[in-house]
Amino acid sequence: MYFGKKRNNNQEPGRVPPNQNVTSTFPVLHAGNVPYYKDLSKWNLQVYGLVEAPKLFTLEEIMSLPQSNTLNDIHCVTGWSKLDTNWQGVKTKDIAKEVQIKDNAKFVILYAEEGWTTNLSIDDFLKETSLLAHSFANEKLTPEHGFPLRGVFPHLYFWKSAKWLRGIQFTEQNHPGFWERNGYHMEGDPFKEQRFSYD
Ligand SMILES: Nc1nc2c(c(=O)[nH]1)N[C@H]1C(S)=C(S)[C@@H](COP(=O)(O)O)O[C@H]1N2
Ligand SMILES: [Mo]
Repeated sequence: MYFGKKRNNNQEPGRVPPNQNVTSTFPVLHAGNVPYYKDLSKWNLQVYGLVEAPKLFTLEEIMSLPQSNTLNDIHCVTGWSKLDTNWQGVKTKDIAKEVQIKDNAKFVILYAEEGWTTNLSIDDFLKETSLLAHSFANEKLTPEHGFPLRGVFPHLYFWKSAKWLRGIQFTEQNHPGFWERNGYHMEGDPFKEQRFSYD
């Protein structure tokens, strides 16, 4: 398995956020059920809201956009971190080019299957490391890890990285998502330990 330039050194000062433990496994974590798609012909990704050109992408269209390969550490709010995770997909910047985000868009709502949502700022969404991933370590995502498409926002706690992504809405106001309505932080920076909104 190809992992790119492995920096296998979790002793690197400041690499692992406070109160996180590095794991070499790949835990599966979510609320609700794993969708097992039999037929992707009806799958689409709706990108809409404060954009000039709202668009419904098929998976084929996603695959035909410029492809990127990222290597980043991920941090789950429950306390595990995984180093050097290698994802393939389309940068959020390249999705943004397709729909042309309006100036008054300040926040993003990500919609997953079963109505699960999460929210982040436009800057977090458009960060250079932010990806819509269809593959992990050059293998297409397993159903449990988000097949056929998930967000990967490695600079935020991993709950922001919506699996089974179906919609991206650009908004002016910040609308709390599923965990955010249940007390989790609106931003979720692991290095600032932004776990809960009352912190
Ligand atoms: N659709 C959806 N995406 C989700 C979640 C969820 O409940 N539903 N949980 C989040 C949380 S809390 C984590 S830690 C990661 C886990 O991703 P993994 O199962 O691939 O490790 O998915 C995130 N994405
Ligand atoms: Mo999580």
